[in-house]
Amino acid sequence: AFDWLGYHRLNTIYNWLDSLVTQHPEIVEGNPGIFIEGGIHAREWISPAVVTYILNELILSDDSRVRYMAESYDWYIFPVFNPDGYEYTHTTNRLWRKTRRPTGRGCYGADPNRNWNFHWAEGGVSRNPCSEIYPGDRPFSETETRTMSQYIDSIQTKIFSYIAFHSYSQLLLIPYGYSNKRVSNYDDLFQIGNYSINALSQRYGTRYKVGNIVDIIYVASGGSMDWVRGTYNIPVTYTYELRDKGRYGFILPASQIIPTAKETLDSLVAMFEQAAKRG
Ligand code: 0X9
Ligand code: ZN
Repeated sequence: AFDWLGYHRLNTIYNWLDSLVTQHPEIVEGNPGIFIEGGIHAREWISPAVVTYILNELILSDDSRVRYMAESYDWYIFPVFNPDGYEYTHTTNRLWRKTRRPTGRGCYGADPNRNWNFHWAEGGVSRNPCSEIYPGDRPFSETETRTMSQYIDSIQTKIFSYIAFHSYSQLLLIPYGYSNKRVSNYDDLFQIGNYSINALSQRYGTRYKVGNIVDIIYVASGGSMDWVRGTYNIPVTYTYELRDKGRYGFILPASQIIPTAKETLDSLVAMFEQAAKRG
């Protein structure tokens, strides 16, 4: 059976997703859409773990605020954006980040969060194919980003929010990553974000910071959130950097999955309540 007491292999996650479809075949459509991206970086195991937990709660929770959120929106949830990389971190190299396609130049993979076709390779990348931040030899060179971008394009009129989950650092990031240019609704996103991280802190006291990517971390062009925001002007776009702040880093103990997931769900409930209030 599936649980949140440990980190799971890809097939275990896929089998669980298939079983959800069998057990809950009812489809509700026509609400504003929220897109959830997990696991674009292979080694950030807390991301798929939190995203699957949230998916499960959206289906099964009987908390009234979670139920209201679950039923007010159409959810597009992808727990493992980088499946080959994720498996590779289980079998071979726990700290692998990128995809696994041979570059033809001795090293494998591109950074799937540098490979999207919006201000591609303008900053925060390395043209060395062995680098962790290699953006690929062209935008959407990777199957994972190309196919997801096509899928997102097909539903873009339905979604008003795109949330990406990474680790680690305990940050809630606002676009853009390619330059210090701020999005037009930055002030709204900053206020909603602060409301959201305040809700996150209530359960266990976990502290997050909110801000523009370039201001609070570094320049990083070709990210998925930049592409979604820059191409379709999706208004509510955030990237979470989940627990912790470096004590365990990417090797976050499995005992922290459920607490991390619970506080993150608290923050999402607050985020979408606040976003709805502000129209
Ligand atoms: O560098 C990244 O891709 C993310 N940090 S991580 O340590 N998880 O690799 C930050 C991504 C911020 N988003 C964009 N640049 N669009
Ligand atoms: Zn990441």
